[in-house]
Amino acid sequence: MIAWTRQVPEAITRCELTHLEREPINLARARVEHGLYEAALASCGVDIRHLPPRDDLPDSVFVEDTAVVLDEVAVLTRPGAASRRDEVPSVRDALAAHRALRSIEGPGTLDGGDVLVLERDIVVGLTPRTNLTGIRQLREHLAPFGYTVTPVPVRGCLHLKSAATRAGPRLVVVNPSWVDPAAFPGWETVPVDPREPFAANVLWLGGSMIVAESFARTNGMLSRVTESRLVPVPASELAKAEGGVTCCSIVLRDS
Ligand code: CIR
Repeated sequence: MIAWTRQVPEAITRCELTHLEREPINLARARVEHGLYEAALASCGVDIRHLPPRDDLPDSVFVEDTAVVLDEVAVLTRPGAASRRDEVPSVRDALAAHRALRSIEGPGTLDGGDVLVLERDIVVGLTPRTNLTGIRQLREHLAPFGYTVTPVPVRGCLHLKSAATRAGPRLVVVNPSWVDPAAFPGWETVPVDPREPFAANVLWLGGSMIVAESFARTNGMLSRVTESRLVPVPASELAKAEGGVTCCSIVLRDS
């Protein structure tokens, strides 16, 4: 597998914020944590590739939002926050060598953080970042490859994947206050510990799963129900920017 990442930009202190109050972000610490995240991915056998740094784009480390990459095709997004749209062209250049490309066009908006791929069924959060026009375009791009695309309401958090992510071959970890677990029919769901509302964002890679180390209770629960090896990483600086462990990479199967 390959993961594209981009270094934490100097402008991170001006990042978009929706649900959190602004807190000082320590750039040096955020970069150290990001390096540990890349090392964790590498320890899972993932080949890390770097996108060109964009120190001027405050949220450019959160590369997940700029593209939805499947085995057959990649869909470049049109992020819901206008401040993030200049992040996309460099991602297009990077992915062009790996996949056929499609794009979400205005007035559609779509953030990759709203797109949860569950085999051939794709569940997409309807949020202030992702509108129905964007979701319809995604469906049109992916239907030829046999994917279904289903919108789901999300409340109380930024993206669908703040509220639910894949955590095993047939398992989804969910914060039921933010998304209805019934949105994932045919999948087993495990709830986060209610004291750890942000713990539903995990990066499942098959044999391993990257998790934020601060969610000890949920991680303990996950380790009892999954066969994957949990790889905890420190992620508290970028959490202040409303980022989690899925946001900082675009993972694709090398083909
Ligand atoms: C934003 O509001 O766009 C960034 N501050 C955080 C994006 C996090 N991305 C993600 O969850 N996929």
